Amino acid sequence: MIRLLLVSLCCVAIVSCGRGREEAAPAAAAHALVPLPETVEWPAGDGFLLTGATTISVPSGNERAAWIGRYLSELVGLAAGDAPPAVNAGSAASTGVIQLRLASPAVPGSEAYELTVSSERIVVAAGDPAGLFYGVQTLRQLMPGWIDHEAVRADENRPIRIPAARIVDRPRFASRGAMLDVARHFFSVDEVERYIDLAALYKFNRLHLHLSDDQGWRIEIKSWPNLAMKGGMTEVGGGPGGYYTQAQYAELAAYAADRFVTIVPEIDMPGHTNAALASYGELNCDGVARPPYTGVEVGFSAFCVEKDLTYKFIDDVVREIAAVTPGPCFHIGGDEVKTLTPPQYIAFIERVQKIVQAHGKQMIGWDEIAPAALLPTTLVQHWRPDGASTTAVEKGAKVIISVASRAYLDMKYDEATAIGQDWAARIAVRDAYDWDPATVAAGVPAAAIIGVEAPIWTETLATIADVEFMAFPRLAAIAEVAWTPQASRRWDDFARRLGAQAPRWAALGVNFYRAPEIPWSR
Ligand code: TNX
Repeated sequence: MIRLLLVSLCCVAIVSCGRGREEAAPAAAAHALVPLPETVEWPAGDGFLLTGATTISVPSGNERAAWIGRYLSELVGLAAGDAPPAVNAGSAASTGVIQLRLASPAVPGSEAYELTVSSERIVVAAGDPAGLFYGVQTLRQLMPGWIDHEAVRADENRPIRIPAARIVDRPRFASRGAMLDVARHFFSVDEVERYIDLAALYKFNRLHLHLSDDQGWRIEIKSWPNLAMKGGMTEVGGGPGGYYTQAQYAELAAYAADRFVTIVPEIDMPGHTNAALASYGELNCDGVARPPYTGVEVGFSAFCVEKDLTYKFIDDVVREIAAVTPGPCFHIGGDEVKTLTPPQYIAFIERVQKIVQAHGKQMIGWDEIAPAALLPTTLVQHWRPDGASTTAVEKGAKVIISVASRAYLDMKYDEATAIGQDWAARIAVRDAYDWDPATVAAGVPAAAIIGVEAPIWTETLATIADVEFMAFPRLAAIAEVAWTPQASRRWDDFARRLGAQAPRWAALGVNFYRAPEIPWSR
């Protein structure tokens, strides 16, 4: 054992001595992979030299794989040569190549991949394009962070050395989500696309968009135009708000899908509906339109659940959004309703569930929906520390874990954080990392959990820079909670790998919080 240790210490020493200054790749032992892959080995060897002559090969006849090849070429950009690496379909050069291969990796799963780096070539192998995409994200993290700068042209750093590696990887949970509240404050298509890019770097595969709330309605509905034209025209604090046309929303969904991220649209109901109730007087029981709301209270609004028009309205909204949503899910919210009786609330949820089903989508609701009679496909999103999901789990429902005291990225880091809320907890980076979804909620065992989601609510976050400050570094912590086997996760090791994200975030211009307990790389 001791001998083995000595031998490997020597190898590390030899490898690092052998490197010239210009080849200062991260020592393999100090790699910065987040989320940590299932297995990582660092074989002896110098690794791969990425030069201006390196090419990328993709399997012929697969458009998704070809797109991933072009994506990788753009990522490398001018970092290694005077032009981005050429992408070739079909048979590849035998050396100096990055091969993307559709071939079964050593572990099963549609998101699994194998990444092998040797001095001759780099091979990413996966049974499905999604696995190739994740293998490419891992490869990206084996390259220096500065390559992610959009204006990179760093001759003095050429060639780029990528350490010899053999990685076999797959996610712990099938659903790994981020949620963005675009209702309390509105964020543009470009800003949301940037958030998607940052989430994809950490292997998230869902973006839940909270598209409506008391303070704003954010998507065009052609049969009810005032929703966007009136309900979309403000936000918390009285700013101008905004909304996505259906064409913009479809573009966003396509952008996300290219990056293996599925958009989950949420129209929150029956509560959190003031923006709709302000847009159309007839949706209120008294027929009178509510004034727009720009404060931050919750729980005061609700649809008129006894009116048939309410269900005609919901049917139109779900139909139009479902038609432009490629993903299988539709989130109906269902949280924090304080003005209806429990029987009224349950009857409403069951009726809306039928509408969602009729438009071909699988329903998701916050854990308040658990007492209703749920379809076997309906998902419950567990957010309250004492949430009601168990009732649904006992009936066979599957759960998304978003416990507010761990996964809510709008919670302050500590008492000094200038923005954010603290009703659930103050969430230091370690609190966001050091927990197990399988034990966090009593009565929700691992077998009932399909995934983890990190919501970010924006009552106090007015700009995308504010959103980034709260999300980074904690979104990366949640990524590892959702991806990496629990038994391989160690806070100290994570903190070191997290600190090594700083140069990449700096290159990408991410406004991240330099939490003092993290050893940030320069
Ligand atoms: C609770 S989480 C809410 C949101 C707020 C959030 C603020 C949930 C289902 N409801 O309406 O924005 O707290 O942290």
